[in-house]
Amino acid sequence: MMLNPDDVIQQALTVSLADSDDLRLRARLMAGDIRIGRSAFLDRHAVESEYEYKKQAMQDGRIMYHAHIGMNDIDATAAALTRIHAELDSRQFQLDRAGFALDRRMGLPSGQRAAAAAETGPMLATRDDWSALAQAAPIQPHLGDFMIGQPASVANTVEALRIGCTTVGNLSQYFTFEAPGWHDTAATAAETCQAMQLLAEFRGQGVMLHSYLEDGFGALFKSCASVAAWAMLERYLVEELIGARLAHCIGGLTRDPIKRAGWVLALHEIHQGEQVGSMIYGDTLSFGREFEKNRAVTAEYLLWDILIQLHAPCGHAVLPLPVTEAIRIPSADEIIEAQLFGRQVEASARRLYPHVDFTAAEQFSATVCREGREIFDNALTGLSEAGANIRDPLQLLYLLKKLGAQGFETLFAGDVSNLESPFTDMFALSQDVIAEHRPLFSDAAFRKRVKGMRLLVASSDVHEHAAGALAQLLDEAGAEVVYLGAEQDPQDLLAALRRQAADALLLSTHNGMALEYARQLKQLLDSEAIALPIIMGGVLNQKVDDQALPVSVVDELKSLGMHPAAGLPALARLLPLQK
Ligand code: B12
Repeated sequence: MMLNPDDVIQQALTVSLADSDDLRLRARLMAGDIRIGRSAFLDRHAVESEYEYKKQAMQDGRIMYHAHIGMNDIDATAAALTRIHAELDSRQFQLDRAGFALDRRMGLPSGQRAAAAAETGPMLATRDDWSALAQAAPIQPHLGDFMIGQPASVANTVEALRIGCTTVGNLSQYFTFEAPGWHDTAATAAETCQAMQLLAEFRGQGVMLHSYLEDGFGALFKSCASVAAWAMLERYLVEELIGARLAHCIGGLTRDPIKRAGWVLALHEIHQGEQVGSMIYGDTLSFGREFEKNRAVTAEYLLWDILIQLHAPCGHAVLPLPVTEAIRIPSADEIIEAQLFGRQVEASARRLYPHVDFTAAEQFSATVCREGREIFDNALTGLSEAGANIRDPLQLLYLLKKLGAQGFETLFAGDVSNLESPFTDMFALSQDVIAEHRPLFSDAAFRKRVKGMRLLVASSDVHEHAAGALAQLLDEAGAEVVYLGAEQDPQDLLAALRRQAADALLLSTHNGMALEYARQLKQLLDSEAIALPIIMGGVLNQKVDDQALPVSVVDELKSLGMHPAAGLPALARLLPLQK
């Protein structure tokens, strides 16, 4: 149940935070000791920063390419970079930038990383590990996962600048991503604020702050107008209050090509024509297990991503997604195949461009910006009237995170079904999942079986749409649902089960930590003799040593006494389970 947003704001205003001006002063002093390094890419292209390179590419009408890479360890990741570069170079192509999907533990202060469950992506333990990201190949490093927005924002940002990474993120992750076992939001807000202030000190050297809107509240808002308002709020906070250059990213949760092209035009307007974007994320939502279909998905979204960059160059690199997007982290060969496929789509786009009509995309952009502006104005006025200092970036960071996406949309957007702007594709997808499974969950026999059962529903990481759908369907079926939400650590689940007994725990997990997480949870529950059926679903794989990619752990989970469920129908068959 959502807390009253006004009360949330008043409560948050009572929390004492660090002084933003003091944080800035210390960031300025820190900047004096930092020299931005030279990545192999910056040397190869003889540029001072990725910003300078992007401006040149925009002028030349060149399409830039991005790949997201996150093998299990740094050696496998560096080897993948070298291999991808060699393969593309042998065909006179190049990969302009690579985003590193680091292990989520990298967001924690270095001394606290070992205690948490291993997840997908590499850990960077030494300076050589960091340098390998920039020296393994002349591909510009993009660091936008578990960097800015996390408890170790400043230390990780310093390492990124030191290796020559000049686009560092990810502000949106601050609002939704939690570091495992860490609950000190005020400290994370101060770290995030200071890391952005540090980037502001290097604005003149082309350093940019990256923010992928759909990693944050953009994945939880119902309306595209709210996403536009949020982009305006991030620009206000970063560009006007802090003075850093903000590069927005969107697209991973946007299936509709018109919306994808429309968002590029909208970001152009939101940034008053100054936008130099980081990248446009591929449509990760439409991927399934059929690779042929996935290739067709890439062909469609990439065609429009390239067409709009030809039409309104905005500096965003495009991302041809590998066919395994819905299953696991991709291999180097899958990334190479996708990149080569992308170049063929570019050739088609350049042929088609003279014949393409962008009116629908322009209309989408005009609508979301118009309605977004109203919501943005409501937000600043509303927060100011509630007693917030809207010129204080740290207070805004803290308040907005506490308010949450639902609270923000309820307070400042009102009933979004009255808006002209469409629903986001992520919200539409979650509604489709609920509608698709409602017949099964409203079946009389099923309702009889779950009536009165107390069921705890939670997600171990940021992925909350499946858990949310599950909670709603079970609530409608007459079960007593206790919805704990996203980013629940094993300790959080133990605390919840100490507070109230339950007939079963329904756990959604996606980040390649299923087995280690389940082991930690079982150990904690056994230590307090708490026994209940645990049903797990989502992406049930695990990062293991000596393997470049996470492996399925369904059998291991069964041997641990867990009940892996492939999907919602499987759950409907499983319940009720004996304790
Ligand atoms: C949406 C999404 C996101 C969104 C999440 C938005 C949100 N707030 O929920 C964003 C962009 C924020 C995100 C972030 C990340 N993501 Co993500 N994400 C996805 C994506 C595209 C769709 C997942 C989704 O929501 N589907 C819609 C819901 C309704 O369905 P579902 O989750 O698939 O669940 C279905 C079943 O699995 C089942 N089910 C799920 N849970 C449960 C639980 C029970 C009890 C039962 C019975 C059934 C069940 O029922 C559901 C309905 O059929 C998938 C790829 C894909 N196409 O599947 C990647 C994916 C899951 N993400 C992935 C990763 C790695 C991440 C990041 C770590 C990346 C990064 N480095 O930043 C971060 C997570 C950071 C963190 N703090 O946890 C990987 C996982 C890789 C792996 N394990 O091998 C995937 C597979 C993409 C990839 N190939 O890299 N992600």
